[in-house]
Amino acid sequence: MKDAFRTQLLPLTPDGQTPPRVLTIAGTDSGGGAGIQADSRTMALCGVHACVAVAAVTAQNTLGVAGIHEIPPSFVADQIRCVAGDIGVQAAKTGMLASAPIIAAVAEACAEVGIGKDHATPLVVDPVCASMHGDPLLRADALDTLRETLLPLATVVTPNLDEVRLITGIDVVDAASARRAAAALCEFGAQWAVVKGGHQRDAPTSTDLLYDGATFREYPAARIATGNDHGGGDTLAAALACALARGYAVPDALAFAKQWVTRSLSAAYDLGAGHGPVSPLWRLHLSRQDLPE
Ligand code: PXL
Repeated sequence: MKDAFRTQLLPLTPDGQTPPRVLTIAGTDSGGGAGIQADSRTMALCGVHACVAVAAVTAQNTLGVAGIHEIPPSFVADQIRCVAGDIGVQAAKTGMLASAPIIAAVAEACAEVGIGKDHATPLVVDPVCASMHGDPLLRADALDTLRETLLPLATVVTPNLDEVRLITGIDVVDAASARRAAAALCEFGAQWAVVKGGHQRDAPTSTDLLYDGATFREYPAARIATGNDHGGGDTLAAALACALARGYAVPDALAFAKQWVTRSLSAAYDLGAGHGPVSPLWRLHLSRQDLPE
């Protein structure tokens, strides 16, 4: 059991030494389940220092999103420049970016500070479009800007099946359409595309498909039966960014992230009256069990 869990962990930095830094550029969730809260939680428990650039503030709970306050695009960019100008990061990820002007400002600032596909620092783009309740988290007129400015900067893009449909127009119903969608995402400029299978709820396993324009790789995992899967996509993308910050190649980073989110789905808990969050807090219990005997 312990060995199986050990493969789900990244190396830790010795006490007192500076760990890798990862920047999340995303929206907040007042309920603490998804967005920047999910990202920071996974990043801390993966042993990296989380820096944050807030793109939008949401008023939400486990039942849905009641309101969104967008941060001015230039101030989102200021946060990115500020972090890069002093702290420096080894990977970054984007989540909820809310609007076309915010996406454009994020793409410009990232390229300027060396974050993105053709730059020194890898960028995971999680193209968040809606909450699990269907509340829009990205304005409908922002898809062109996403395709034109952010996908070409993506080291890895990690859409779920609804996001795949919005971005590529392809309805993923089987392995062939998943491959076509992954190819379309790479044609938009992403270096690697992950088509996540988690939303194909009738499938017995949750299989993610990874493509780099040349080779398809599959990442199957047991489907965890839980209604508490709020923040699952954010958790996968955050864990992926942490592994990239540790220097993992993308296929190994995704293998790690897939295990991390599967384990976090198994540890999800009830919260409020709606959907509870996936929980990387299992990592704390593991540390205790994992002490030398
Ligand atoms: O899980 C996607 C997501 C990302 N970011 C924020 C969210 C959600 C889902 O609700 O609220 C802020």
